[in-house]
Amino acid sequence: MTECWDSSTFDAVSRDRRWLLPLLCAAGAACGGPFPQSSLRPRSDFAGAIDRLFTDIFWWAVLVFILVEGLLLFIIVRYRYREGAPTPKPTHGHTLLEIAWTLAPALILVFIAVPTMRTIFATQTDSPAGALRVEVVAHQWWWEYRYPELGVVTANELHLPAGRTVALALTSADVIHSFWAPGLGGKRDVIPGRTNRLVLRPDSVDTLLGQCAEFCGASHANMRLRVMVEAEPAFQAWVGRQQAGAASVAKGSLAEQGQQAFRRYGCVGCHTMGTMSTAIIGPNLTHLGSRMTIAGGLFPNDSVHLTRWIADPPAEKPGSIMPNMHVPAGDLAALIAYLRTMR
Ligand code: HEC
Ligand SMILES: [Cu+2]
Repeated sequence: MTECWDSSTFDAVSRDRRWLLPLLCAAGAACGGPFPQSSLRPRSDFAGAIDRLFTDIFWWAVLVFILVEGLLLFIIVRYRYREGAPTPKPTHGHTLLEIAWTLAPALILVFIAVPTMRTIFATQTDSPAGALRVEVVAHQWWWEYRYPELGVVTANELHLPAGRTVALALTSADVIHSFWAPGLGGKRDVIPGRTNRLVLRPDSVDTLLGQCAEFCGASHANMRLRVMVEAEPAFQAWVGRQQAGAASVAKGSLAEQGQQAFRRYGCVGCHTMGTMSTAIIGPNLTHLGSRMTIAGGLFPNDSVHLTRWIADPPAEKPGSIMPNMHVPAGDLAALIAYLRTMR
């Protein structure tokens, strides 16, 4: 907190006001950002609509606050106790007043409810023509994204093109989760056996952070997500890389030993890897190297963290569905070499 002001600010503040500085700095620290998960920084039409709703409702609340507090202050002053003054006459059953204070809040609620409903319905429609369709499948504790028209499946990092409408169809493979990337807009519950929808148009190139917003078990807090909103050409380039087959491994390399270990240790039973396996218990690893993070956005995707992860997943992430497979160091190094070639 000492870096919060320099000596010139300190000198500029008169002596008797200096006690205010720590308070101001505490407020600044509490409110000074950066806020990667702020819903007050809308980055899509949906988030913008919610932001406008929020602002409108805020001003209605300000109006109510001023009216109520104003009346209260007026009455406190006007009818305060005065020596010798007569007690004010109480009013009972004033019809006009009763009607007025019933109607006014009802009207305000209508002003709030109509635009709210409109926003809710506008963003839950079926996919509009031309929208990019993405299926979001929540798992304990990671996110799977499928682009059915593009034949792309990835995890935790959702790539979207800026300026194009996307239609997310959200469902869960296990328990109830909630998809929330505040920059994109409000939360949407993700429920097994049901498909919820979210239609929105990201409007600026940015990387947005988000996370599961419905308690879903031990690693709920470790179920994070990223949304990479890219310009159309960058998005297309990403799609192209994802559509390519798995990278090939050189004969006799460490990576090739890793590929064999991948089969031997039964990793193929849970992970899709190119054409070698099609399991969907865990994330698709065909293009693992193209992701910035692993394990639900928890760790950076580098050799150190990959090694720690595969050596003992539940130690890295409480409750992890991927078990500790007790891979000895030699095989572990081979596996990492293999995974690092899967870009
Ligand atoms: C019982 C199923 C299962 C087996 C077997 C399994 N995994 Fe996993 N794996 C998972 C699940 C589930 C996750 C996601 C964990 C999470 O993020 O909470 C995961 C995550 C990963 C990740 C991180 C991927 C990402 O994008 O977040 C890597 C890498 C990985 N596993 C490699 C392996 C390797 C290598 C083996 C074999 C030694 C293996 N897994 C065996 C289920 C399994
Ligand atoms: Cu959760």
